Amino acid sequence: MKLNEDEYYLITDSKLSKKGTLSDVENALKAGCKIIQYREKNKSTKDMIKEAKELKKKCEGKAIFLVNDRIDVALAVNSNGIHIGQDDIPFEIARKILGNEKIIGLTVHNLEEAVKAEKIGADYIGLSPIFDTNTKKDAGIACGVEMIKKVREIVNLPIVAIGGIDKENVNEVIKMGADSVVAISAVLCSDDVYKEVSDFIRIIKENKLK
Ligand code: TZP
Ligand code: MG
Repeated sequence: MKLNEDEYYLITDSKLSKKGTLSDVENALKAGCKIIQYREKNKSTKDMIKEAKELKKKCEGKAIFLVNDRIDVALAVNSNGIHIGQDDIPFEIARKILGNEKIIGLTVHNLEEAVKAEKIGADYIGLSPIFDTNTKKDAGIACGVEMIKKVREIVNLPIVAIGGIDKENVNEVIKMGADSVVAISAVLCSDDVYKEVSDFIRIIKENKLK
């Protein structure tokens, strides 16, 4: 299973969520979201496995289900893959453990890291942060939308853009060449996750056509 392009990509965040992660995922799926990443920083491993198992079941036949950082949780629930950052489990080790059938997404911040991600066999890159964000304190300095264009010109992997994206700026993110978009606070801080995800999916489609 490989990452489909042209998508809104949902990342969960139990701290920002208003109605809980399960509700957020259900609403995103209902809106047509095809990729879900379980990103949980505040629960015990046992609770994470329980929750991830439930979410994976919800995603079956509807969306790709990835786990952030935690390869143990990914293995425990047989997720479709993981998403890792530059300081997480080294990519080569993750690939060895998960094998070639699983998706491994890698966060990159610049051109050099993006080129390397392709060389080592990442399935997609999470380019971040595009804009300033309060959601991840150590996200680093905003790389700007121009970076999407630069990466697009020389890297063939799907680009998932993340960091400070909202309904106002998502059009330029897509126009610069991003395949998928994550907008955590813009979606999860809303009272209506279904509507926000639906809106993002519609705006992404509209801007891809141009
Ligand atoms: N990784 C890079 S930036 C970020 C993560 C998880 C947070 C993005 O959150 P928001 O609310 O969409 O800026
Ligand atoms: Mg990480």
